[in-house]
This record gives sequence, structure tokens and C-alpha cells, in this order.
Amino acid sequence: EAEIPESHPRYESLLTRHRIEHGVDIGITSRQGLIAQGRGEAYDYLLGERTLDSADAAARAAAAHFLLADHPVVSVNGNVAALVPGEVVELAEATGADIEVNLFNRTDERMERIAAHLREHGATEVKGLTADGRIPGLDHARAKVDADGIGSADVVLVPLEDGDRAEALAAMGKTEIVVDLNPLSRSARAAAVPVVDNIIRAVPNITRHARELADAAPAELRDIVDAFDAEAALADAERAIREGGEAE
Ligand code: PTJ
Repeated sequence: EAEIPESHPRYESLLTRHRIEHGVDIGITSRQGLIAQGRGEAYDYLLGERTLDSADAAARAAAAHFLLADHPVVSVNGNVAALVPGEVVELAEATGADIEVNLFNRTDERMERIAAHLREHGATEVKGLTADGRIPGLDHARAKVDADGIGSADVVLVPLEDGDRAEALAAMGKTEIVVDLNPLSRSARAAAVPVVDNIIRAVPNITRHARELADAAPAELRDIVDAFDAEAALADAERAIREGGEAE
């Protein structure tokens, strides 16, 4: 990848930028994805570029939801495909989830390229290209999903989602897990589980929790889900931005 010395104080952030740039170069990330990344970086900086305890609790609740689900799906857009393709495949494997490409700025070419990119990173099946299902309440292009993918999922992970779609998916009655560094975003607020953390930390962290919980009884998983408080997690992230430092 880029020639960034690991000793650089902003190594991770620079590496992330390079991946997004590369994603644009190879036609998987949209140009708007660059803007989205810049917005995310600003929040990550304010949050101290670390996983808050409240975000870790959210990641654990997300893992419990995945393991309890009948049909969990990980939704992948152009930014997610550029930043964490292998990590998404590992999460899907650890939880038995489907992977579906679902784009805000949908083009057939980008759909195909992202699916191929995920297969290069080990995905055996990638959904999203059939597009025989619809999310009610959205315009045609943004509403397209696979009927046997997101269309019939009970739990969906939608990282870096735009607010309209996050709200429309939640309105379909699906349990929605959102990864978004902005705790004030409509997507984070629409989610049953908002994970306010960088996607590059959040996805491996959900996988780690899922592996740890692999043998847990359903009752234990339900306790984890019930104990998670979305409002409190969002409030903690806001507090961390305003005050810095961890909660007492
Ligand atoms: O590939 P497509 O066509 O589906 O388009 C994807 C983007 C991301 C361009 C599209 O969904 C979009 O425009 O999203 P927004 O409205 O810019 O929202 C993206 C949200 O993700 C913002 O709230 C950012 O703070 C957040 N975000 C950006 N980068 C990261 C992030 N959250 C976690 N980790 C990141 N690396």
C-alpha cells in the first residue's frame, strides 16, 4: 500500500485515506465517498481515534443480535468495500450472515466491481445484483435490494448509511445496526444499535465479540441485547466529543 512510515502519528488515518483514494481509482468507491470519509475523519479525531467503552458495548450487542438472528445481512457500500473488504467477509463467516452490495449511488458497473472485490477477499456469495426486492418509501434506484437478501433479513448491519435509507430500513421492521462516527446522524438515531466508531475498528470488533459469544446460550445473548441502551451510547459519544476522555 502507500509508503507511510508506521511511526507517523497519524498512520492509521493516512492509511485509511489511501484506501479510499485507491477505491475511487479502481471504481468501487464513489467520489462522494471521499467527502463522507472526510466527515467521518473529523468525528474520529474529536472522539480521540479510539473505541469508546460505549461503542464496544454496542459492538457486543451487535454481535449478540447477529447470533440470535434468523437471517442477518451485512450491507456493503463503496466506502466499506474499500476500507474493510476482508474484515466484512470474516464477520459474515463468524455470524452466518449474508453479504449484500447496496449502493446509494447505484451503477451496474460499481455493483459488479464491488462484488468482484469482495470475492477476491474471500466472499463465496455476494448478493445485491438481482435487485428483485424494494425498500418502501424510497426512490427507485436507492430502494433496490435482493428479495432473498436484505429484503428478507431480520437483522441488517448498514455501515456509513445515509439517513433516509437508514430510516426506511428501520421502518420495514428490521433490526438495524449502524456504524457511523457521527452520533447526531439520522442513521445512528434510527438504529437499534448505533456503533459510533470507525468502520475499520468496528467491524473486526463485532467479529471478535461474535467469536467470543459463539457458544453462548440464547438467553445470555438476549440479556446482552436487552441491557444495551442506544440512547445512552449516543449520549456517551456526544459527551466524549464535548469533553474528551472516557466516562467515569
Ligand atoms: O457507495 P455508495 O454509493 O453507497 O455511497 C456511500 C456514501 C458513504 C458516499 C453515502 O452513503 C453517503 O453519502 O453517506 P453520508 O450521508 O456522507 O454519510 C456517511 C456517514 O458515515 C457520515 O455520518 C460519516 O460521519 C460516517 N463515516 C464516514 N466515514 C466513516 C464513517 N463512519 C465510520 N467509519 C468511517 N470510516
